[in-house]
Amino acid sequence: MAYYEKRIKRLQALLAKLDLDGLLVADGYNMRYLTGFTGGTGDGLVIVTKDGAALITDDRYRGIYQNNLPDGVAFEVTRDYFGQAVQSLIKAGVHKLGFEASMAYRDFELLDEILPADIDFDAVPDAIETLREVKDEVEMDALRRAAHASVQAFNDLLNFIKVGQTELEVANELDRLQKKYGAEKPSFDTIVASGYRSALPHGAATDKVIEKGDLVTIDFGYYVDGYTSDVTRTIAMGDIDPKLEEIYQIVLQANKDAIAMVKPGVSTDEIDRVARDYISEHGYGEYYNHATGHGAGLYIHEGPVLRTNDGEEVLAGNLLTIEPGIYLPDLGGVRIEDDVLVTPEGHENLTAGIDKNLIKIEA
Ligand SMILES: [Mn+2]
Repeated sequence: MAYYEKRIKRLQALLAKLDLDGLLVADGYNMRYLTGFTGGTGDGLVIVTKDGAALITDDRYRGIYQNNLPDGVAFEVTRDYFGQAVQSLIKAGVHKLGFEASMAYRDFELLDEILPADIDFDAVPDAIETLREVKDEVEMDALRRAAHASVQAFNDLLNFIKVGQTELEVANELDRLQKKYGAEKPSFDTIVASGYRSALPHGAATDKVIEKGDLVTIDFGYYVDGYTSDVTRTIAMGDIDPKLEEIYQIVLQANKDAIAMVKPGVSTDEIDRVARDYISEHGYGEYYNHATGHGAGLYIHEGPVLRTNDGEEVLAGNLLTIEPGIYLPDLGGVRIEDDVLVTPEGHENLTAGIDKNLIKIEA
């Protein structure tokens, strides 16, 4: 539990820097990060003040959390989450309150109505989200296990996938295998995009039949202890168009070059540039139309984002996806994505256990 207390302390230090006496937390992922509460957005609130914190939720959660919260986190049971929060904030002497910019507008209106006039309140974008970009040991351990479940599942899937199956059949089997290896649930609908559909960067699986000569892009992420993996591999169903072979090798090199850059102190846009320049130099820049990667953790897309002209210093403890791609309309596409943990010395590729050389499934 000590890690929750450390996270709350880091947040309190940040609030002091922002000249705030308290923060009202409504986002389910952020509530979980601070207290371990897994109820989700809409099932409670967390308040953090200068020297305290509380979880406010209803009777459904009493049995789970009453005696099972981090030290210093009070447990307050009511259906009137916001009314209780305001009472507790008054009691704690809060005069400058922050709330998350992601809070629902109807909740904002309610807060505006019931907060006393002597409490100033304003949206604080990304306070907890910024803390979440740097993972602690417990989070790193969960991320490693999530990646491991995905790696094992995908390696098994290679013995299953055949020409003639539908994309959905393959997605369902991959989902089943990840659960077999200890994963809990997907963080997004598993993408299996075959043939011309592989040119769609986010082509969720359909009933399209996988055919000989198809490239198949498989992008999947599963939770273990609340932390997600996010992996993509592209495989070939037998021999493929030489153009597709060519773009595979280019994306593979871009992926490797970008991963080689990952270490503390480098800028996120430098990592993006290495992958993007390599793809552009080989004539496919206009077919690479998304960021090179993003953070992941409690949520599938977190900061920092590896995007051109949007530089942020990479820190030890960041989990970065590295996922360059090339997508040729009507022909096919390739994306190769790894989960890379930034360590004090450099990085650790959590998904290195899946071969990245072009795998051909013979029909
Ligand atoms: Mn991703």
